[in-house]
Amino acid sequence: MTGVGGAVIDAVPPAVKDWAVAVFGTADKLALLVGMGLAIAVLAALAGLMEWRRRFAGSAVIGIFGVVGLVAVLGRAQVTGNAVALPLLAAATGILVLRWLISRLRDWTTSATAGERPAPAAAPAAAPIAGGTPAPDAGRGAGPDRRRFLQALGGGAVVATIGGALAAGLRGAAAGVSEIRSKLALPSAAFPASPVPAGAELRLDGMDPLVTPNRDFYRIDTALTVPAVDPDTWVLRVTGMVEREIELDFATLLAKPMTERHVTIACVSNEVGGDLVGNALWLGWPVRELLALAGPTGGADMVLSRSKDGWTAGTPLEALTDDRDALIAVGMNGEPLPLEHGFPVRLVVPGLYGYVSATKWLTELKVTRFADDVGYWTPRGWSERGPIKTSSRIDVPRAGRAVRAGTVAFGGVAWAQHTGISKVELRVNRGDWLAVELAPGISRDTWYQWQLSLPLTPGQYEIQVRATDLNGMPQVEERSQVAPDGATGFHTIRVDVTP
Ligand SMILES: Nc1nc2c(c(=O)[nH]1)N[C@H]1C(S)=C(S)[C@@H](COP(=O)(O)O)O[C@H]1N2
Ligand SMILES: [Mo]
Repeated sequence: MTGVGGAVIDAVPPAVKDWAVAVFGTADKLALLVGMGLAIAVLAALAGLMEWRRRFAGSAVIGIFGVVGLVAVLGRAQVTGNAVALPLLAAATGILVLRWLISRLRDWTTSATAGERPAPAAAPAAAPIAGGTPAPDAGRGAGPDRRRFLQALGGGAVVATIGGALAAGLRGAAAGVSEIRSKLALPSAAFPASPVPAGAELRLDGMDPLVTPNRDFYRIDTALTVPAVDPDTWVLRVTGMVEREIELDFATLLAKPMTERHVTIACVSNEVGGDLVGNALWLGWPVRELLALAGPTGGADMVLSRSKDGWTAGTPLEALTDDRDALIAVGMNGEPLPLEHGFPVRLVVPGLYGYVSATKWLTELKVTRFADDVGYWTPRGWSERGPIKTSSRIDVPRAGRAVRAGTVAFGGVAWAQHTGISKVELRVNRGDWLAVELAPGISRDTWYQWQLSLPLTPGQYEIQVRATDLNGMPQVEERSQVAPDGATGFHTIRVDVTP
């Protein structure tokens, strides 16, 4: 299934993807959905043609895809009842609609041909191919119809069995890995995270927590089924422009002195004001330690990290070797990485968007050069380099929500990874910028919370926020799309203040 998804993504021309990104704002999954939509349209046309020529042939095709969908759903780590019912329902509906359309079409063509030709000549010619032709000779159609129906049913059963076995295999692998994960005990950190400063978390109603719980953490990847990676057989290979190639297994990795750090990671597809950003406590071994053992050779300037499912990211070598503590991470908020977030091992690099750094289900680090290699998204319309842009967001009150006149509490987050935030300001109806209360950040690599209370009389207001980093650089005001290297512009909300 991952293969199908990958093939679909690869089949989407960059122009279509840019269009999808411009229209929908998010990358991978939506581009995939657009691609799937096109594929489904082609398939539907094909099914229609087949059904026209041979009764139930098109229906069988739709049925097969229903089962494929079911396999994909069952392959996910978490399966919900809805998700199981959906592909089956979709297939059933598709078949019914197809049958109905075909019968309408036949009615239409038979009445059309009946007008052109003398009726006696048309009937024998149409009978052998058009099993679905209603009159003129209903008795003759029943035999072949029943046989074809039974054939289709038999074919469907075979496909369902194969699909079921596949799904069971995928489920079994995911369940097995889940089981291993739940029994895994992570080592404690040799270098624990600096404690969260007092007051870093503002207790404002409706604010997201300062540290994002795993279950609420955004998820972005091209994987249709979560790769099931058994830590017992997992190895990380360091290859390419190195003095010594290295193979690191999981037990060896866990025995290394672990570093724990809060890092806010973000997706390049995050819209202004969007939620494809999250802050977690990561546990891992610094990539620079491993790279130091391998010894990158002169001229190398990039590390191409590869996932179990073949996805790649191209990260500047420097970001992995400097003091920012880029991690080969095994822990997220005190537990092993959730399967969706890269179990057993992923990369976390402060300051860079996920698509150029945060490889999940990590299997290889190839030391190379930007001139020689590219990460997965670069030839697909995204920049080679992806430093996270300084951003800020209003979370309270929620956009478009009515609030009571009086003292209105505003709050949100701001981030400028690896530089840090120096100030956040708010303005009402494009008036003067007002300084807000900025909570102390956990570190330069995490987001900061902010709040401000304003006395507001009834009416409609436009509220904007902007952040300035610790180098004094303000957030970019000019609006830009997420492609090719991240959105810019001030988060702007409308608030209705009622009496
Ligand atoms: N294997 C793999 N790793 C991946 C991706 C992917 O598609 N495949 N997507 C990247 C992108 S674009 C982002 S933003 C982050 C998201 O990490 P999360 O899902 O844990 O939030 O993962 C990165 N790592
Ligand atoms: Mo991303």
